[in-house]
Amino acid sequence: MAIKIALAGNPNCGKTTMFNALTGANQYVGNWPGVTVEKKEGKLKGKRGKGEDVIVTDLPGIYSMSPYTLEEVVSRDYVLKENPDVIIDLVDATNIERNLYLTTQLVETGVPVVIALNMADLLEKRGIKIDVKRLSMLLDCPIVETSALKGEGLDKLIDEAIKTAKKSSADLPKEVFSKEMEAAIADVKDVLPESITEDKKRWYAIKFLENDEKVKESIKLSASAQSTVDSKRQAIEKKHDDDMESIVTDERYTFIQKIVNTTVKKGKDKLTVSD
Ligand code: BGO
Repeated sequence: MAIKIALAGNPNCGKTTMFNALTGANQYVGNWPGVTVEKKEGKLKGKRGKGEDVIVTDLPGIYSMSPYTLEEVVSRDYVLKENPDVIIDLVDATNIERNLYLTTQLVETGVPVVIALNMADLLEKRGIKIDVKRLSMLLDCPIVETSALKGEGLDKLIDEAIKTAKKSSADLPKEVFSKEMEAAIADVKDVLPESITEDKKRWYAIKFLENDEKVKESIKLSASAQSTVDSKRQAIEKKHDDDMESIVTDERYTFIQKIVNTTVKKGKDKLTVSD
């Protein structure tokens, strides 16, 4: 069976350039079912993939996996329901903080993620240094530096994506939130129905805590499970005097800031922690 790779990333991270470099003329362009968002799929071209049958699906460029735009809904439905074998998450290396916000959400979906640290060719010129090994360790994801524009790093990226796709089980997503939030996620995971597979429970627990309407429509919780979710949400919202979505967003950025501080050096910045 063909290996299914989904390409995800923020707008302007170089996804179209990467998709074209990987698939060349072997592309089919259509629309995602029921919406006027363009869908592009293609077969991996040339010797990359070493004879494996690989289908690359280009997801719409998005900043978040929230349910507010068609592009976000298309992307999350694909990732959660079509079971790609691996996600290649394109991160614009020159804009890493903003791009990692989506990364923190992709790794929760239960689909293994490989990060393509794209635009790597611009780093030296911009005076940015990234400790890729450490970043990979902190995110628990393989990272390959790429330049989609120059075609650099793509062989290594595909090797890593195929290797990750063939792993028998995905690594459990990392805990990125505060202790109280992680405790609430654990409690909500415990009351989710068995129809949600273990690898996707973290994603659904967070979405139920956020009161995500689309998720609530697609999965009906029992009254007691819903009451657990509501009480956990209300306790945290009351403590922070804020709504859950904003609290979750803030905690994601706190996590990102922490890891970026120790792995990315811009200009004369010093890393706060060194190996
Ligand atoms: C223009 N390195 C560099 N340096 N640039 C890259 C890389 C890379 O690795 N990858 C992509 N780009 P899209 P989305 C442009 O179009 O693939 C560039 O939205 C220009 N155009 O060439 O479209 C790529 O699909 C005039 O740049 O991104 C493109 O994710 C002047 O990043 C841009 C300068 O890539 C976005 C750039 C008329």
